[in-house]
Amino acid sequence: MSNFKITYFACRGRCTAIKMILSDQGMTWEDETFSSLSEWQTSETKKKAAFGQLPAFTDGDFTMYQSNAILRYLARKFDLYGSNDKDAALIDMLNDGVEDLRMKYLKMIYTNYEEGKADFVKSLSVELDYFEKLLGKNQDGKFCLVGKKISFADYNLFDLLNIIEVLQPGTLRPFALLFAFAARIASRPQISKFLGSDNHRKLPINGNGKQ
Ligand code: 6SG
Repeated sequence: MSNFKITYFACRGRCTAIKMILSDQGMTWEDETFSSLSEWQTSETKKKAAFGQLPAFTDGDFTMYQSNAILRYLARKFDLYGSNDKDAALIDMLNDGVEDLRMKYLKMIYTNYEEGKADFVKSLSVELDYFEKLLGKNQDGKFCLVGKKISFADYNLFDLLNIIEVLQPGTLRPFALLFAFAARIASRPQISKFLGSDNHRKLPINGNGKQ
């Protein structure tokens, strides 16, 4: 029995990669969900939160915040952070690249969906090509982003690719290596099980219903 808990809103948001890592490790977790913004805004949880935000991640008596820091915590715990300092640095670099693109996506989704979606989708031919080339540098792009072991950046990129494919189906097609990478991760037994689970399927991608 694990003592993990994820506290978040009723959407997938920034928690999918966290949940995929836990699932792939055969771990379970408890979800604590704030379903309404007013419930959250007046809660003790918000008062206690390091930056007044979610997600929060709890491991026993330890609670932490910031989704990318949570990914790194799990990466250290489950050996998903490369095999040496240079690999770890490259994994950090790739994950920061995922975060930059995720922030552009979120800004569009939450503040400029109707007017901004087309330009964002257009920008993806350049944005995704960076990842295609970086992936191609490691073992001809046939395995994972860095080294010979899957890392937290792989799960985080996989999540971003999935939400991009929902935003604009077919976007990944021209990127042969990314397309095959996404299929490879999706076919890992525990990932495939998680993606088919109610925990994932029943939640909207974003908190405002846009996708
Ligand atoms: C919202 O933003 O994304 N937490 C949210 N909101 C409630 O009271 N750096 C941390 C992390 O990685 C970010 C946490 C995150 O963990 S998640 C929270 O707690 C509160 O603040 C859903 C999400 N929303 C994106 C968003 C819309 C408006 C503010 C944040 C993107 C950034 C700025 C504009 C669009 Fe935006």
